[in-house]
Amino acid sequence: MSITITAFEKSPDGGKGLARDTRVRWALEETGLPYDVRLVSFAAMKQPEHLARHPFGQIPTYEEGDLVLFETGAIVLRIAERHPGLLPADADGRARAIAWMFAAVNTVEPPILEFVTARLFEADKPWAAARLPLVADRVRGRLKQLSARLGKPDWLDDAFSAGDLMMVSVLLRLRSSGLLDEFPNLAAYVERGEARPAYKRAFAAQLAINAP
Ligand SMILES: N[C@@H](CCC(=O)N[C@@H](CS)C(=O)NCC(=O)O)C(=O)O
Repeated sequence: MSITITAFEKSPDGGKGLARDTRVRWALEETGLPYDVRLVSFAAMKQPEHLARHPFGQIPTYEEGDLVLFETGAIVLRIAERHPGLLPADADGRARAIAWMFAAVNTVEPPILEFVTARLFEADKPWAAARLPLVADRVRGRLKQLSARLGKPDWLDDAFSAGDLMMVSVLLRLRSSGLLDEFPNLAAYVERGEARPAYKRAFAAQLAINAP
């Protein structure tokens, strides 16, 4: 069954891998699945044709036969459940990996997005200087907890899983802020993710489209 995903025609990050198609590409690369990419402009994302795939007019989407999915957590889970390489074989290990996927998008990503919004998109607002330290501390709080839980091991729960793929993808957004470097084991964890050949292929594929 052929797979098609959507991605920005021109990503605002200029190919730094922060657009969320990168995590889907990474999952596809980890599992060795070929895929096609349909590039969409910001205007096209808000048109009925794309809204039929993604009710919120965003990327990425995922098409596989009659199945059309949105939300990167759901897409990566679909890939991971059907192809070896991203979820442990035992049921309890799978459940734990899925818990980490939810933690990435539901517990760790929201304060990071608040911080990024305050830092990059609201920097000119009169209240920006007062708000930024507050949201930065909220991120630090989460990173401190995650750092304590990760400890020294390479991955969150034994072997690399879709939980790590999602968590690393979420943490990557912090790199330019320097916040990640306050937690050396998390910075090293992200680097391990980026060093995976599948990540490198995914990154290169999105860069080929977005390089300035
Ligand atoms: N929770 C969604 C978020 C999707 C999302 O925010 N996509 C961004 C690109 S990374 C987007 O399409 N932004 C343009 C817009 O919202 O208009 C997911 O994980 O798939």
